[in-house]
Amino acid sequence: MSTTAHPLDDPAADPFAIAKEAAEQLAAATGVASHDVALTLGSGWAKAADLIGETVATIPATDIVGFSKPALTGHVGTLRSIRLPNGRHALVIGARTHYYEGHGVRRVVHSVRTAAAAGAKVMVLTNGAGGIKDHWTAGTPVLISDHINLTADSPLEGANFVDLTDLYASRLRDVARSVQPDLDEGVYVQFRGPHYETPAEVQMAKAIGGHIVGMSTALEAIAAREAGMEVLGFSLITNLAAGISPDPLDHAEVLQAGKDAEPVISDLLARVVAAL
Ligand code: 8IG
Repeated sequence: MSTTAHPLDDPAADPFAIAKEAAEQLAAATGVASHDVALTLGSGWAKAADLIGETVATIPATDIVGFSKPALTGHVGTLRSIRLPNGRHALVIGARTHYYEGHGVRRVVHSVRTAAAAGAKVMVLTNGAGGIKDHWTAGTPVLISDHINLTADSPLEGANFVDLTDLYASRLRDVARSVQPDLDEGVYVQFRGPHYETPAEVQMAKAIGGHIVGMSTALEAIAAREAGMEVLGFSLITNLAAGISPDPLDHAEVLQAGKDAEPVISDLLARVVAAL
């Protein structure tokens, strides 16, 4: 079996230098010198970028240095450059590396660092997640107001004390609510996964102030803040978290809820990005 060395796996490598190189490759491959906003599409959100503007270029993420092969089919491994109606450029990242893949946090946040190096000042992070508020139904998009990072890891290396106050910028949440006033919000709890939580763990997440459970986003948000970007986070609640609903989780129903939500969240994302 042959293994391919990954540049971010070399402890001596500088992840920011690799992100800069990735941004240069991206500019060359897309013909777009700089991007203004970046969006990471989580599960359920893959179609959501279709409405935001005109696709200028679509490239396989693995053409760009530092990006990893997608672990899951259905996780689209592409990077897309989209020209927005307001003339700005959005980088759409359909290639998320999850912490549970076990490749380390540098690989998890490489796309965010590349987006920052490509010029993006706003990072929109989306995911599919479990809901703890029992009035949420499958297919509800919610704003992330804050997070609790239960991975016991950080993308920051060394004594780098980055302030995370207002990490999910209230300014951007206000923009989102200006286009959809009834958007609810909640605190996102990132677990390591890939197993889902036990009902007891969901009760713990609730007791410590969480409303949404998932396996991504928090580490990426920290890296985005470190890079000086403003962060906007959305969760698509595709299921109630374990034990919150009396009914066991039905995977087909979860997938169907995500599908049904597609037109709604596409429209939401398009209107929010236009208003940023
Ligand atoms: I979709 O209930 C989705 N992703 N941790 N828990 C966690 N991640 C999720 C869940 C969930 N649903």
